[in-house]
Parts: sequence; C-alpha cells; structure tokens
Amino acid sequence: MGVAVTKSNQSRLRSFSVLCSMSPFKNVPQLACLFVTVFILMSQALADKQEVVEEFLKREYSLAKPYRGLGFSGSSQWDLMGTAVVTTDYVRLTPDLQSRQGAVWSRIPFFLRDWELKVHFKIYGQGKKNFNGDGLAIWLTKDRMKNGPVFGNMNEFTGLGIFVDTYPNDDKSHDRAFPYISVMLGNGTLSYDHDHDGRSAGLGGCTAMARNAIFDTFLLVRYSRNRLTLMVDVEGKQEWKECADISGLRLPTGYFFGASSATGDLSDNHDIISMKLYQLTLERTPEEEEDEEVTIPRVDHMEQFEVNVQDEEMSGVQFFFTLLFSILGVGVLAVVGLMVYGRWKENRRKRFY
Ligand SMILES: *[C@@H]1O[C@H](CO)[C@@H](O)[C@H](O)[C@H]1NC(C)=O
Ligand SMILES: [Ca+2]
Repeated sequence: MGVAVTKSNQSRLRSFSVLCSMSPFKNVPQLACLFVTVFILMSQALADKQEVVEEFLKREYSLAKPYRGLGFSGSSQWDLMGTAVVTTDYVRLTPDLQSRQGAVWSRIPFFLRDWELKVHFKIYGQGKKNFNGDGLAIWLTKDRMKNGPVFGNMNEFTGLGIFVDTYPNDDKSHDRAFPYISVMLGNGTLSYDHDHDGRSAGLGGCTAMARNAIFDTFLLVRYSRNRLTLMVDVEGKQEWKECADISGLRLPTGYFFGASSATGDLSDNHDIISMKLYQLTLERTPEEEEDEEVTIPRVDHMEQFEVNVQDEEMSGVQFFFTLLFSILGVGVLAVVGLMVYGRWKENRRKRFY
C-alpha cells in the first residue's frame, strides 16, 4: 500500500511538471506553478513518512484460488476440518444447515513481526435478518484444529480472534447493530462469552453489513509496531473503513492462521474466498529491534477496555419494581411514623391529665 501511494504521487508530480512547462496560459505566473510543485513534493514527503516501506505477498501463509491440493495432499499448507469443503471458487466452512462446524488452518507457524492480512469472505443464506447465524472467525493462535464453542474453535484460546458475528445472542443489550465485527486477544484464561456476544473481552469493533451483501466483502487486519488496526470494506466502494484500532497489543510469534465458523439452530453459508498475508517491511529504530518478545499475548493498559457487564443500566422492569418498592417503603414509613406520633401524643395527653 505504501508503495502504491508513493508511486501515484510520483506520477502525479511528473504529469504536473509537464503541464507546468507547457502551460498554454502564458499569464499564469510561473511562481504559482512552482508553488504547487513544492506543495506536491511536500505531500509526497509526508506520504513517505507513513511507516510502511514495502509489502510482499507471502504465498506460504496465504489461502487463494485455485487452492491447490487443499484438504487432500500432504504438501498443502492448509488443513480442512469439520464440515469445511473446498470448491474451485471458495472454501466453505459451513453450509446453510443447522449445527455445523468447519475450519481451515495453516500448517506453518507464523514468525513475521509486521504484517497485513486481507480476508475476502462471504456470508449468505435463506434466513431472514436475525434468523441466521452464527458468523465466522479469523484466528492467529497458538493452537490449531480444535473444536469448540467460539465460532467452531476452542474457548480460552491463546492469540488473536476476529469475529464476524451475525447473530445477537444478547438480545437485552441494544448497544450495537449486527452483523458486528470485533477483536479479542485471548491469553489462555480469558473466556469468550457467547451469550453476550463476547462483550466483556472485546477490544473494539464495528457494525458491518456483511451478510447477504450484494458486494464483495473484505476485512483487513494490519499489525505493526504492536498496533493492530482492523478495517472493513463491505459497501462495494473499494475503500477501507476503520473498525478497530488497538495500540500496545503484544502478540507472540509462532502462532497459526485459521478461519472457523459454526451454525446452531440458525445457519448461513460461511465462505472464505481468500486470506492473503502481506509482509510489511518497516524501518526500525535500534530500541524497537530490542523490543521484548512476549510469551503470553497481552495489551498494555488493559484497564481501558475493561467493561463491567454487571453494571448495566436498569431495565424497564427493574426500574418499575424499584419505584414500586420505594413508594411502598415510603408509605410504610409514613404509617409507622403516624402511629408512633399518635401514641406519643396520647401518652403526652395521659401525662397531663
Ligand atoms: C489474562 O487476562 C486477564 C484479564 O486481563 C487476567 O486477569 C489474567 O490474569 C490473564 N491471564 C494470564 C495467564 O496472563
Ligand atoms: Ca453472537
């Protein structure tokens, strides 16, 4: 991406210089031309300051057509699991049928420090909105090929999980619209709470109309300098919309990429069309080179993400009963007060007569 920006700037600059030199408008001051040229040069210099110098597609970590050998040959770099099947056009993790679980996992441990993963996926089915489920997940985790309740993968996982959640399990919270894409970093003890759509452990996310979309749907995960950004493109505009941005996220190396999905009572087709991994080449300062390697994933300043799920706002019913009991309480107090006062008055009367 960095390369593309620079190249387009250069060509823009070149064409502008040409225009300048052969400007037919003799009355346009040469100074203005110079001015604009300098401005373009400056913006180019700014663009160059973007951290990425170059990016390379790493085929050994990518899953793309024609999926040669996938699921059959011992030489494939990916394994299929559960209901996952491969066709010429996609890897289908689950079909639009109840109670299925499927996954695809890379066989090669991943050691790059700065990278970008572009996922082309498709979720569609017969069910009407909110009568479909459950979504899919993209992984970079210590373990691979495990079954479980988190979109078909194990819970208490260690590593990164990105969830495209298409079903609102927690129907009491109305804080987000679905499908909702979210990020979680598991450390082996942290649990994904399916009944609350993972709210308590989520680090960020966004709503994205990624189901039954008429456009191709993509997500982009970029991890560099311990900063993870998640972007989505689901509106057919060929532009990335920011979804989550998490700094100080420390991810060990040697983990595995994967994608998984599960259906329950509700279902959808969950397809992966491609997962393309790009290595980002950055210039590093000596301190960054010495940056400690972590063994357990963690986020610096985790406090900022901690939400207290119990501390929810009062629901209407709770509010009604609280009010009712308050009124009753005040009533009882008033009656008791009156009785005590009455008796006290009576006593006083008795004393004086
Ligand atoms: C995982 O994270 C949670 C929440 O931040 C923390 O309470 C727990 O101790 C961590 N576990 C490990 C093994 O680091
Ligand atoms: Ca859900």
